[in-house]
Amino acid sequence: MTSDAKVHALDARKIRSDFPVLGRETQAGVPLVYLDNAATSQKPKMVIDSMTHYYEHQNANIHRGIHRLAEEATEAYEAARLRIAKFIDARSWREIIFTRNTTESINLLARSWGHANLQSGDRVLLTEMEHHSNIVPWQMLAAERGLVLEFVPLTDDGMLDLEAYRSLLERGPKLVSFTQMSNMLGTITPAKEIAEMARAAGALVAVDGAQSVPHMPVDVQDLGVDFMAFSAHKMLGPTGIGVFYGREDLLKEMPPFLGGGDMIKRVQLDGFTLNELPYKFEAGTPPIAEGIGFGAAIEYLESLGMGNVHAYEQQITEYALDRLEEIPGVRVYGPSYKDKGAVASFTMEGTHPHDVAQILDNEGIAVRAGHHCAMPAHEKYDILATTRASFYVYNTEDEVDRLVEALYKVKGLFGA
Ligand code: C6P
Repeated sequence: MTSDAKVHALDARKIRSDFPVLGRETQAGVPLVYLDNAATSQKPKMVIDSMTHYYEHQNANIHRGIHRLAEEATEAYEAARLRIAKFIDARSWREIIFTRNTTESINLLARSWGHANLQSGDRVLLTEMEHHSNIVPWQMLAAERGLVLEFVPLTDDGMLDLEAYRSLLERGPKLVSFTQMSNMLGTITPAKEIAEMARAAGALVAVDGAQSVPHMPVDVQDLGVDFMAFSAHKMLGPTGIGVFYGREDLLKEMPPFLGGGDMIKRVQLDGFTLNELPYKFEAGTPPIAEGIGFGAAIEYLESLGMGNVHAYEQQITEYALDRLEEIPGVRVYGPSYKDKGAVASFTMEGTHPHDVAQILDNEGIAVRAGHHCAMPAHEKYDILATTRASFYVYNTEDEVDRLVEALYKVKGLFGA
Protein backbone atom coordinates (compact mmCIF):
# COMPACT_ATOMS: atom_id res chain seq x y z
CA MET A 1 0.00 0.00 0.00
CA THR A 2 1.21 3.50 -0.79
CA SER A 3 2.65 5.15 2.31
CA ASP A 4 0.62 7.95 3.88
CA ALA A 5 3.23 10.47 2.80
CA LYS A 6 2.46 9.70 -0.82
CA VAL A 7 -1.33 9.81 -0.51
CA HIS A 8 -2.93 12.73 -2.35
CA ALA A 9 -6.52 13.81 -1.99
CA LEU A 10 -8.60 12.97 -5.04
CA ASP A 11 -10.80 15.61 -6.58
CA ALA A 12 -14.03 13.67 -7.08
CA ARG A 13 -15.72 16.60 -8.83
CA LYS A 14 -12.98 16.75 -11.44
CA ILE A 15 -12.99 12.96 -11.79
CA ARG A 16 -16.76 13.01 -12.40
CA SER A 17 -16.32 15.04 -15.56
CA ASP A 18 -14.51 12.07 -17.13
CA PHE A 19 -17.63 9.87 -16.78
CA PRO A 20 -20.28 10.74 -19.37
CA VAL A 21 -23.11 8.82 -17.71
CA LEU A 22 -22.75 10.78 -14.47
CA GLY A 23 -23.92 13.88 -16.30
CA ARG A 24 -27.34 12.44 -17.09
CA GLU A 25 -30.58 13.19 -15.37
CA THR A 26 -32.88 10.47 -14.17
CA GLN A 27 -36.61 10.03 -14.64
CA ALA A 28 -36.98 12.13 -11.49
CA GLY A 29 -35.53 15.08 -13.43
CA VAL A 30 -32.61 15.33 -11.02
CA PRO A 31 -28.94 14.44 -11.54
CA LEU A 32 -28.18 10.75 -11.18
CA VAL A 33 -26.58 9.59 -7.91
CA TYR A 34 -24.90 6.31 -8.80
CA LEU A 35 -24.26 4.26 -5.66
CA ASP A 36 -24.22 0.76 -7.15
CA ASN A 37 -20.51 0.54 -7.77
CA ALA A 38 -20.00 -2.84 -6.12
CA ALA A 39 -22.30 -4.31 -8.79
CA THR A 40 -20.50 -2.54 -11.62
CA SER A 41 -18.63 0.73 -11.90
CA GLN A 42 -19.17 3.48 -14.47
CA LYS A 43 -16.65 3.91 -17.29
CA PRO A 44 -14.52 6.98 -18.02
CA LYS A 45 -14.53 8.40 -21.53
CA MET A 46 -10.96 7.23 -22.17
CA VAL A 47 -12.08 3.61 -21.69
CA ILE A 48 -15.05 4.05 -24.02
CA ASP A 49 -12.83 5.86 -26.55
CA SER A 50 -10.16 3.15 -26.47
CA MET A 51 -12.75 0.54 -27.44
CA THR A 52 -14.31 2.76 -30.14
CA HIS A 53 -10.83 3.44 -31.51
CA TYR A 54 -10.16 -0.28 -31.77
CA TYR A 55 -13.42 -0.89 -33.65
CA GLU A 56 -12.96 2.12 -35.91
CA HIS A 57 -9.29 1.60 -36.74
CA GLN A 58 -7.99 -1.85 -35.87
CA ASN A 59 -10.78 -4.39 -35.70
CA ALA A 60 -9.22 -7.79 -36.42
CA ASN A 61 -8.82 -11.17 -34.80
CA ILE A 62 -5.59 -11.48 -32.85
CA HIS A 63 -2.68 -13.90 -32.44
CA ARG A 64 -3.36 -15.52 -35.82
CA GLY A 65 -3.55 -12.81 -38.51
CA ILE A 66 -0.44 -11.57 -40.28
CA HIS A 67 -1.94 -8.38 -41.65
CA ARG A 68 -1.40 -4.90 -40.24
CA LEU A 69 -4.76 -4.68 -38.46
CA ALA A 70 -4.24 -8.01 -36.73
CA GLU A 71 -0.75 -6.99 -35.65
CA GLU A 72 -1.94 -3.70 -34.20
CA ALA A 73 -4.89 -5.32 -32.42
CA THR A 74 -2.64 -8.06 -30.97
CA GLU A 75 -0.19 -5.46 -29.76
CA ALA A 76 -2.90 -3.40 -28.05
CA TYR A 77 -4.46 -6.46 -26.41
CA GLU A 78 -1.14 -7.82 -25.17
CA ALA A 79 -0.11 -4.37 -23.91
CA ALA A 80 -3.18 -4.50 -21.66
CA ARG A 81 -2.04 -7.84 -20.26
CA LEU A 82 1.40 -6.40 -19.47
CA ARG A 83 -0.16 -3.40 -17.76
CA ILE A 84 -2.37 -5.63 -15.62
CA ALA A 85 0.58 -7.84 -14.67
CA LYS A 86 2.43 -4.75 -13.46
CA PHE A 87 -0.67 -3.40 -11.70
CA ILE A 88 -0.88 -6.42 -9.37
CA ASP A 89 2.90 -7.04 -9.38
CA ALA A 90 2.73 -10.46 -11.04
CA ARG A 91 6.17 -11.91 -11.74
CA SER A 92 5.33 -12.38 -15.42
CA TRP A 93 2.66 -11.47 -17.99
CA ARG A 94 2.28 -15.23 -18.50
CA GLU A 95 0.57 -15.35 -15.10
CA ILE A 96 -2.34 -13.20 -16.34
CA ILE A 97 -5.09 -15.33 -17.88
CA PHE A 98 -7.99 -13.44 -19.42
CA THR A 99 -11.42 -14.86 -18.56
CA ARG A 100 -14.94 -13.44 -18.75
CA ASN A 101 -15.08 -12.35 -15.10
CA THR A 102 -14.27 -13.31 -11.49
CA THR A 103 -16.86 -16.06 -11.59
CA GLU A 104 -15.26 -17.74 -14.57
CA SER A 105 -11.80 -17.35 -13.00
CA ILE A 106 -12.86 -19.20 -9.86
CA ASN A 107 -14.58 -21.88 -11.95
CA LEU A 108 -11.32 -22.25 -13.90
CA LEU A 109 -9.46 -22.78 -10.62
CA ALA A 110 -11.97 -25.35 -9.36
CA ARG A 111 -12.23 -27.21 -12.68
CA SER A 112 -8.56 -27.20 -13.64
CA TRP A 113 -6.50 -27.15 -10.45
CA GLY A 114 -9.27 -28.73 -8.37
CA HIS A 115 -9.80 -31.63 -10.74
CA ALA A 116 -6.09 -32.34 -10.96
CA ASN A 117 -5.29 -32.01 -7.26
CA LEU A 118 -8.29 -32.77 -5.05
CA GLN A 119 -9.45 -36.25 -4.10
CA SER A 120 -12.23 -37.64 -1.94
CA GLY A 121 -11.90 -36.46 1.65
CA ASP A 122 -9.68 -33.45 0.80
CA ARG A 123 -10.65 -30.20 2.48
CA VAL A 124 -11.19 -26.77 0.96
CA LEU A 125 -11.52 -23.89 3.39
CA LEU A 126 -13.75 -20.94 2.50
CA THR A 127 -15.38 -18.25 4.67
CA GLU A 128 -18.95 -17.37 5.57
CA MET A 129 -18.67 -14.01 3.82
CA GLU A 130 -17.97 -15.40 0.34
CA HIS A 131 -19.87 -14.36 -2.76
CA HIS A 132 -21.73 -17.29 -4.33
CA SER A 133 -19.07 -17.47 -7.03
CA ASN A 134 -16.52 -18.55 -4.42
CA ILE A 135 -18.91 -21.12 -2.93
CA VAL A 136 -20.90 -22.80 -5.69
CA PRO A 137 -17.96 -23.94 -7.90
CA TRP A 138 -16.50 -25.66 -4.82
CA GLN A 139 -19.86 -27.20 -3.90
CA MET A 140 -20.13 -28.57 -7.44
CA LEU A 141 -16.63 -30.06 -7.23
CA ALA A 142 -17.28 -31.35 -3.70
CA ALA A 143 -20.38 -33.20 -4.91
CA GLU A 144 -18.38 -34.79 -7.73
CA ARG A 145 -15.24 -35.61 -5.79
CA GLY A 146 -16.41 -36.08 -2.21
CA LEU A 147 -14.52 -33.05 -0.89
CA VAL A 148 -15.09 -31.57 2.56
CA LEU A 149 -15.90 -27.84 2.48
CA GLU A 150 -15.41 -25.83 5.65
CA PHE A 151 -16.11 -22.18 6.38
CA VAL A 152 -14.31 -19.69 8.61
CA PRO A 153 -17.08 -18.15 10.74
CA LEU A 154 -17.82 -14.44 11.07
CA THR A 155 -17.81 -12.40 14.24
CA ASP A 156 -20.81 -10.24 15.17
CA ASP A 157 -19.13 -7.17 13.71
CA GLY A 158 -18.49 -8.84 10.36
CA MET A 159 -14.84 -9.81 10.72
CA LEU A 160 -13.33 -13.24 10.12
CA ASP A 161 -12.85 -15.22 13.35
CA LEU A 162 -9.10 -15.79 13.08
CA GLU A 163 -8.95 -18.11 16.10
CA ALA A 164 -11.49 -20.39 14.44
CA TYR A 165 -9.45 -20.09 11.22
CA ARG A 166 -6.34 -21.28 13.06
CA SER A 167 -8.23 -24.35 14.32
CA LEU A 168 -9.68 -25.12 10.88
CA LEU A 169 -6.17 -24.98 9.40
CA GLU A 170 -5.10 -27.75 11.78
CA ARG A 171 -7.38 -30.08 9.81
CA GLY A 172 -5.05 -29.72 6.81
CA PRO A 173 -7.04 -28.07 3.98
CA LYS A 174 -5.42 -28.29 0.54
CA LEU A 175 -6.70 -24.85 -0.42
CA VAL A 176 -7.87 -21.73 1.40
CA SER A 177 -10.03 -19.54 -0.86
CA PHE A 178 -11.37 -16.26 0.50
CA THR A 179 -12.45 -12.78 -0.47
CA GLN A 180 -10.18 -9.81 0.16
CA MET A 181 -13.27 -7.64 0.51
CA SER A 182 -16.85 -8.70 1.19
CA ASN A 183 -19.38 -7.25 -1.24
CA MET A 184 -22.04 -7.26 1.48
CA LEU A 185 -20.27 -6.36 4.74
CA GLY A 186 -17.49 -4.42 3.08
CA THR A 187 -14.99 -6.17 5.36
CA ILE A 188 -11.41 -5.96 4.16
CA THR A 189 -9.86 -9.24 5.26
CA PRO A 190 -6.24 -9.43 6.46
CA ALA A 191 -5.19 -11.22 3.27
CA LYS A 192 -1.46 -11.27 3.95
CA GLU A 193 -1.90 -12.77 7.41
CA ILE A 194 -4.49 -15.29 6.16
CA ALA A 195 -2.16 -16.33 3.35
CA GLU A 196 0.83 -16.65 5.67
CA MET A 197 -1.12 -18.86 8.06
CA ALA A 198 -2.43 -20.99 5.19
CA ARG A 199 1.05 -21.45 3.74
CA ALA A 200 2.44 -22.43 7.13
CA ALA A 201 -0.30 -25.09 7.27
CA GLY A 202 0.69 -26.38 3.81
CA ALA A 203 -2.34 -25.04 1.91
CA LEU A 204 -2.40 -23.09 -1.33
CA VAL A 205 -4.14 -19.71 -1.25
CA ALA A 206 -6.71 -18.27 -3.66
CA VAL A 207 -8.12 -14.76 -3.31
CA ASP A 208 -11.37 -13.38 -4.68
CA GLY A 209 -10.22 -9.88 -5.55
CA ALA A 210 -13.45 -8.76 -7.25
CA GLN A 211 -14.02 -5.99 -4.69
CA SER A 212 -10.44 -5.34 -3.55
CA VAL A 213 -8.40 -4.95 -6.76
CA PRO A 214 -10.63 -2.03 -7.94
CA HIS A 215 -10.31 -0.14 -4.67
CA MET A 216 -6.86 -0.55 -3.10
CA PRO A 217 -3.26 -1.36 -3.95
CA VAL A 218 -2.97 -5.14 -4.41
CA ASP A 219 0.41 -6.82 -4.78
CA VAL A 220 0.16 -10.57 -5.28
CA GLN A 221 3.81 -11.15 -4.39
CA ASP A 222 3.66 -9.12 -1.22
CA LEU A 223 0.41 -10.84 -0.19
CA GLY A 224 1.99 -14.23 -0.90
CA VAL A 225 -1.07 -15.63 -2.67
CA ASP A 226 -1.07 -18.35 -5.32
CA PHE A 227 -4.22 -17.44 -7.26
CA MET A 228 -6.38 -14.35 -7.61
CA ALA A 229 -9.56 -13.52 -9.52
CA PHE A 230 -11.05 -10.15 -10.48
CA SER A 231 -13.33 -8.46 -13.05
CA ALA A 232 -12.70 -5.41 -15.27
CA HIS A 233 -16.26 -4.12 -15.01
CA LYS A 234 -15.94 -3.30 -11.31
CA MET A 235 -12.80 -1.23 -11.91
CA LEU A 236 -13.86 1.27 -14.59
CA GLY A 237 -13.41 -1.27 -17.40
CA PRO A 238 -15.91 -3.05 -19.65
CA THR A 239 -18.01 -6.11 -18.90
CA GLY A 240 -17.00 -9.41 -20.49
CA ILE A 241 -13.40 -9.59 -19.31
CA GLY A 242 -11.73 -10.62 -16.08
CA VAL A 243 -8.46 -12.02 -14.83
CA PHE A 244 -7.36 -15.29 -13.38
CA TYR A 245 -3.91 -14.79 -11.88
CA GLY A 246 -1.88 -17.85 -10.97
CA ARG A 247 1.72 -18.52 -9.99
CA GLU A 248 3.49 -19.62 -13.16
CA ASP A 249 4.88 -22.88 -11.72
CA LEU A 250 1.35 -23.88 -10.65
CA LEU A 251 -0.28 -22.83 -13.93
CA LYS A 252 2.27 -24.89 -15.89
CA GLU A 253 1.14 -28.05 -14.11
CA MET A 254 -2.60 -27.36 -14.45
CA PRO A 255 -4.66 -28.97 -17.21
CA PRO A 256 -6.54 -26.70 -19.65
CA PHE A 257 -10.04 -25.47 -18.80
CA LEU A 258 -11.71 -25.13 -22.22
CA GLY A 259 -10.60 -26.72 -25.48
CA GLY A 260 -10.48 -25.14 -28.96
CA GLY A 261 -8.47 -22.69 -31.02
CA ASP A 262 -5.57 -20.67 -29.56
CA MET A 263 -4.99 -22.99 -26.58
CA ILE A 264 -3.15 -25.55 -28.73
CA LYS A 265 0.16 -25.66 -30.59
CA ARG A 266 -0.74 -28.56 -32.82
CA VAL A 267 -3.80 -30.73 -33.42
CA GLN A 268 -3.93 -34.10 -35.12
CA LEU A 269 -6.85 -36.44 -35.40
CA ASP A 270 -5.48 -38.51 -32.55
CA GLY A 271 -4.65 -35.70 -30.14
CA PHE A 272 -3.22 -32.22 -29.51
CA THR A 273 -0.33 -30.47 -27.85
CA LEU A 274 -0.93 -27.53 -25.56
CA ASN A 275 0.05 -23.92 -26.18
CA GLU A 276 2.23 -22.01 -23.72
CA LEU A 277 0.99 -19.84 -20.90
CA PRO A 278 -1.21 -17.89 -20.78
CA TYR A 279 -2.81 -19.06 -24.05
CA LYS A 280 -3.19 -22.61 -22.77
CA PHE A 281 -6.18 -21.31 -20.78
CA GLU A 282 -7.59 -18.98 -23.43
CA ALA A 283 -9.56 -21.01 -25.97
CA GLY A 284 -11.31 -19.27 -28.86
CA THR A 285 -11.42 -15.64 -29.98
CA PRO A 286 -10.82 -13.51 -26.90
CA PRO A 287 -12.68 -10.34 -25.83
CA ILE A 288 -10.35 -8.06 -27.78
CA ALA A 289 -12.02 -4.66 -27.47
CA GLU A 290 -12.73 -5.46 -23.82
CA GLY A 291 -9.06 -6.28 -23.17
CA ILE A 292 -8.04 -2.96 -24.70
CA GLY A 293 -10.68 -1.15 -22.62
CA PHE A 294 -9.46 -2.96 -19.50
CA GLY A 295 -5.92 -1.71 -20.20
CA ALA A 296 -7.25 1.85 -20.48
CA ALA A 297 -9.13 1.48 -17.19
CA ILE A 298 -5.93 0.40 -15.44
CA GLU A 299 -4.12 3.36 -16.96
CA TYR A 300 -6.82 5.65 -15.57
CA LEU A 301 -6.62 4.09 -12.09
CA GLU A 302 -2.82 4.33 -12.16
CA SER A 303 -3.11 8.02 -12.94
CA LEU A 304 -5.18 8.44 -9.76
CA GLY A 305 -2.90 6.17 -7.68
CA MET A 306 -4.44 3.21 -5.88
CA GLY A 307 -3.27 4.48 -2.48
CA ASN A 308 -5.21 7.68 -3.15
CA VAL A 309 -8.25 5.72 -4.32
CA HIS A 310 -8.29 3.73 -1.09
CA ALA A 311 -7.74 6.79 1.10
CA TYR A 312 -10.53 8.72 -0.63
CA GLU A 313 -12.95 5.83 -0.30
CA GLN A 314 -12.18 5.42 3.39
CA GLN A 315 -13.03 9.07 3.86
CA ILE A 316 -16.34 8.92 2.02
CA THR A 317 -17.25 5.61 3.68
CA GLU A 318 -16.60 7.07 7.14
CA TYR A 319 -18.81 10.02 6.25
CA ALA A 320 -21.56 7.77 4.86
CA LEU A 321 -21.51 5.44 7.90
CA ASP A 322 -21.73 8.39 10.30
CA ARG A 323 -24.64 9.89 8.40
CA LEU A 324 -26.52 6.60 7.96
CA GLU A 325 -26.17 5.68 11.59
CA GLU A 326 -27.74 8.93 12.68
CA ILE A 327 -31.04 7.85 11.03
CA PRO A 328 -33.22 6.13 13.66
CA GLY A 329 -33.99 2.52 12.75
CA VAL A 330 -31.13 2.15 10.27
CA ARG A 331 -28.67 -0.64 10.94
CA VAL A 332 -25.49 -0.89 8.87
CA TYR A 333 -23.85 -4.34 8.74
CA GLY A 334 -20.14 -5.07 8.94
CA PRO A 335 -17.16 -3.41 10.62
CA SER A 336 -16.32 0.27 11.08
CA TYR A 337 -14.86 2.22 8.16
CA LYS A 338 -11.27 1.36 9.16
CA ASP A 339 -11.73 -2.30 8.21
CA LYS A 340 -14.25 -1.66 5.50
CA GLY A 341 -14.26 -0.93 1.81
CA ALA A 342 -16.65 1.55 0.23
CA VAL A 343 -19.83 -0.41 0.93
CA ALA A 344 -22.73 0.25 3.30
CA SER A 345 -25.35 -2.51 3.44
CA PHE A 346 -28.21 -1.60 5.74
CA THR A 347 -31.70 -2.39 6.87
CA MET A 348 -34.33 0.14 7.93
CA GLU A 349 -36.85 -0.83 10.58
CA GLY A 350 -40.38 -1.24 9.24
CA THR A 351 -39.40 -1.25 5.55
CA HIS A 352 -38.35 -3.88 3.04
CA PRO A 353 -34.93 -3.32 1.40
CA HIS A 354 -36.49 -3.56 -2.07
CA ASP A 355 -39.04 -0.85 -1.22
CA VAL A 356 -36.22 1.36 0.04
CA ALA A 357 -34.28 0.87 -3.22
CA GLN A 358 -37.42 1.57 -5.26
CA ILE A 359 -38.12 4.84 -3.50
CA LEU A 360 -34.47 5.85 -3.77
CA ASP A 361 -34.70 5.16 -7.51
CA ASN A 362 -37.67 7.51 -7.70
CA GLU A 363 -35.35 10.12 -6.20
CA GLY A 364 -32.66 9.45 -8.85
CA ILE A 365 -30.46 7.38 -6.54
CA ALA A 366 -29.23 3.99 -7.79
CA VAL A 367 -28.52 1.40 -5.07
CA ARG A 368 -28.89 -2.37 -4.96
CA ALA A 369 -31.27 -4.37 -2.78
CA GLY A 370 -31.36 -8.11 -2.14
CA HIS A 371 -28.90 -10.73 -0.97
CA HIS A 372 -26.11 -9.47 -3.27
CA CYS A 373 -25.17 -13.08 -4.13
CA ALA A 374 -23.98 -13.50 -0.55
CA MET A 375 -26.88 -15.41 1.01
CA PRO A 376 -24.82 -17.14 3.74
CA ALA A 377 -23.51 -13.78 4.98
CA HIS A 378 -27.10 -12.49 5.25
CA GLU A 379 -28.22 -15.67 6.97
CA LYS A 380 -25.47 -15.22 9.54
CA TYR A 381 -27.17 -12.00 10.68
CA ASP A 382 -30.70 -13.42 10.39
CA ILE A 383 -31.74 -11.24 7.48
CA LEU A 384 -32.85 -12.07 3.96
CA ALA A 385 -31.82 -8.87 2.28
CA THR A 386 -30.21 -5.47 2.69
CA THR A 387 -30.16 -2.22 0.76
CA ARG A 388 -26.60 -1.49 -0.34
CA ALA A 389 -24.97 1.81 -1.23
CA SER A 390 -21.48 1.39 -2.65
CA PHE A 391 -19.07 4.17 -3.56
CA TYR A 392 -16.22 4.87 -5.94
CA VAL A 393 -13.78 7.65 -6.76
CA TYR A 394 -16.41 9.88 -8.40
CA ASN A 395 -18.90 9.90 -5.53
CA THR A 396 -19.11 12.96 -3.31
CA GLU A 397 -20.28 13.75 0.21
CA ASP A 398 -23.11 15.77 -1.36
CA GLU A 399 -24.36 12.54 -2.89
CA VAL A 400 -24.24 10.85 0.50
CA ASP A 401 -26.34 13.76 1.79
CA ARG A 402 -28.89 13.18 -1.00
CA LEU A 403 -29.04 9.51 -0.03
CA VAL A 404 -29.66 10.37 3.61
CA GLU A 405 -32.32 12.96 2.74
CA ALA A 406 -34.09 10.39 0.58
CA LEU A 407 -33.96 7.82 3.39
CA TYR A 408 -35.72 10.27 5.68
CA LYS A 409 -38.41 10.49 2.97
CA VAL A 410 -38.68 6.69 3.01
CA LYS A 411 -39.13 6.81 6.77
CA GLY A 412 -41.86 9.37 6.36
CA LEU A 413 -43.69 7.27 3.75
CA PHE A 414 -43.59 4.11 5.83
CA GLY A 415 -44.14 5.81 9.15
CA ALA A 416 -41.02 3.93 10.22
N1 C6P B 1 -20.62 -8.92 -7.04
C1 C6P B 1 -22.35 -7.33 -6.49
O1 C6P B 1 -23.31 -6.62 -6.77
P1 C6P B 1 -18.54 -11.26 -11.57
O2 C6P B 1 -20.03 -11.21 -11.60
O3 C6P B 1 -18.03 -12.61 -11.99
O4 C6P B 1 -17.88 -10.12 -12.25
O5 C6P B 1 -18.13 -11.08 -10.03
C2 C6P B 1 -18.57 -12.01 -9.09
C3 C6P B 1 -18.18 -11.58 -7.72
C4 C6P B 1 -17.27 -12.33 -7.01
N2 C6P B 1 -16.84 -11.96 -5.79
C5 C6P B 1 -17.28 -10.83 -5.21
C6 C6P B 1 -16.77 -10.48 -3.85
C7 C6P B 1 -18.23 -10.05 -5.87
O6 C6P B 1 -18.67 -8.93 -5.27
C8 C6P B 1 -18.69 -10.42 -7.15
C9 C6P B 1 -19.76 -9.64 -7.85
C10 C6P B 1 -21.64 -8.07 -7.61
O7 C6P B 1 -21.94 -7.44 -5.34
C11 C6P B 1 -22.61 -8.80 -8.48
S1 C6P B 1 -23.47 -10.08 -7.63
